[in-house]
Amino acid sequence: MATRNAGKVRELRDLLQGLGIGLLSLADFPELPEIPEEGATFAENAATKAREVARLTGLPALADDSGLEVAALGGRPGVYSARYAQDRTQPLTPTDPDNWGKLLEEMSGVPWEQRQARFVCAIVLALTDGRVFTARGECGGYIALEPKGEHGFGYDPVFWVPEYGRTMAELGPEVKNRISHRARALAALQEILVSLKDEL
Ligand code: ITT
Repeated sequence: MATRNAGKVRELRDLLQGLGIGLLSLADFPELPEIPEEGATFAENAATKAREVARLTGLPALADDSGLEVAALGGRPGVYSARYAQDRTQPLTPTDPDNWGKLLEEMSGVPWEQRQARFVCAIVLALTDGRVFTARGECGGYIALEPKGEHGFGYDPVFWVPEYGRTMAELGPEVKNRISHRARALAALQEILVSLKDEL
């Protein structure tokens, strides 16, 4: 799993459980360099991460590039979701509360019917022989008026899921892993993963 995000690692492990594929994450390869994410789309960034990690480790790599698109903000923060609250004068990466705090601030005063948003996830599997497989998943909802819930990670406390009338962070892993953008992207890749299992 070509990611350093502990929340993604946890969810990907749960979602891939039962496939019988051994999983390592970048925590197992502390010496690998940071891979710059300079693409304009989630799919481009996921492909860069997956290809580069497959090349550097000599192992098949599964990368997830994901984020939140908010309609009232013209689709922002999008591919910049992880760096949304970045202060350019500071080298520090923003925390999850920094990012959703900034989002709530930007959305203050925006009425409920204009608070639509969606999580998007692109997953790319890169094999060491150069083959690449891509899948995408989305999950629609609204930006909540205030943060709620302790589960999940990232923007989950401020992402309200209409089907459940709760934030993603209130729902817990079992429900999230059924409905999330990540679950949907992996479901689309499932057949390929199963057919390639002996090569992985
Ligand atoms: P890697 O590149 O190492 O995978 P990252 O955290 O930098 O880790 P991204 O560039 O894909 O990952 O940024 C994803 C952003 O979108 C980040 O701010 C996450 O918190 C947020 N995000 C992604 N999936 C999410 C989810 O399921 N729930 C809440 N926020 C999510």
